[in-house]
Amino acid sequence: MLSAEMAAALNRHLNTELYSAQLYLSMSSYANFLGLKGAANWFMVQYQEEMVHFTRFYDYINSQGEHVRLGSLDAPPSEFASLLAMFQKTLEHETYITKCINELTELAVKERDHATQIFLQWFITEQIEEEENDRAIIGKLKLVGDNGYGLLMIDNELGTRVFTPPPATGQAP
Ligand code: OFO
Repeated sequence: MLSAEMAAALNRHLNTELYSAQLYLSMSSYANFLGLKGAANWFMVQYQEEMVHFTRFYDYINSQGEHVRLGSLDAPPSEFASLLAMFQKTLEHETYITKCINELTELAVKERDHATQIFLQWFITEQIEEEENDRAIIGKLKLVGDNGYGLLMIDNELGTRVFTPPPATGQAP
């Protein structure tokens, strides 16, 4: 059972995960528009991962005898200055998501809501990986700068990313 405050906080974050999905869908389309098929694939996989995050919150809220409250979302940006700018925006957004997850966890600790603390643990680990991946890609993009060949090499690498559905909520990672 969730407190009213925790239910509201989880619902707010569920909507933020949906925004994350839209942001990466928009980036995927723009990368495709630039002819960067590998980056388009990378962001499409990211979109799929965000929908998993959204669904985890959806399932958890329902499992606690609550129901979700979907809100209206701001439109994500639809144009970006460069591939580097897209990944910088991605890292900035993921850093924000990490902060949100930390705040949710702090609320769960304050309320002694152990079930929600356990639920959020998966996201704490996930955010470490997300930020680390983004930093690695930003590093490579800065290294190649305007070199077209280098950019194509990175785009090819981004094209190898495959969506792997994570285990369902409640299963070991
Ligand atoms: Fe990108 O981790 Fe969810 O939002």
